[in-house]
Amino acid sequence: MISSSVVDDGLISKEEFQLALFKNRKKENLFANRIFDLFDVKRKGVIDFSDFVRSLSVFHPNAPQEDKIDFSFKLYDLDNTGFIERQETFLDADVNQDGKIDKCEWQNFVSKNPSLLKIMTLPYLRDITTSFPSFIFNSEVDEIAT
Ligand SMILES: [Ca+2]
Ligand SMILES: [Ca+2]
Ligand SMILES: [Ca+2]
Repeated sequence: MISSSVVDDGLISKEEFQLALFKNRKKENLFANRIFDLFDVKRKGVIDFSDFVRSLSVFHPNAPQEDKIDFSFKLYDLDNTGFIERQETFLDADVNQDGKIDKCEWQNFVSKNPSLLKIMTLPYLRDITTSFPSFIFNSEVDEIAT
C-alpha cells in the first residue's frame, strides 16, 4: 500500500514514506528523513520490500531490546557520526559531560527511561508475523549501521 501511494512501482520513495508516516508529503521532516535513511539498507534512495521487512522487524514486540536500542541510537544520531551530539537531542544523557552521547551512555539512559523505546515497538507487528508468514523475523538489522 505504501509503495503504491504515489507511484505504483513496488518501491517506497521518500515521498511515499513520509506520506505513510505523517500523512503529509509536503513537509520535510528531519526525523522522517532519518528513519527513511535507516530503512534504505542498500542506500539506493528507495526502500524495496526486503529493506522494509528487515528494518520493520526491529519494531516487532519480540525483537531484542539491544536491536531497538541500536536502532534508536542511530535514529537520534542524525548526522551519522556515531555519537549523539548535544544539538541532536535535548536529553540529559551525557554522563561524562563531553558534549556528546556515546552508545554506552545511550544504553544507560534508555534503560532508565524505558518509555523512550516505546516508539521502537509496534504491537500490530505481532499480528503480521502470524497472518503473514513471509514476514521473517530476524535480527540482522545491525547491518544497517553506517
Ligand atoms: Ca512507489
Ligand atoms: Ca551525531
Ligand atoms: Ca558523553
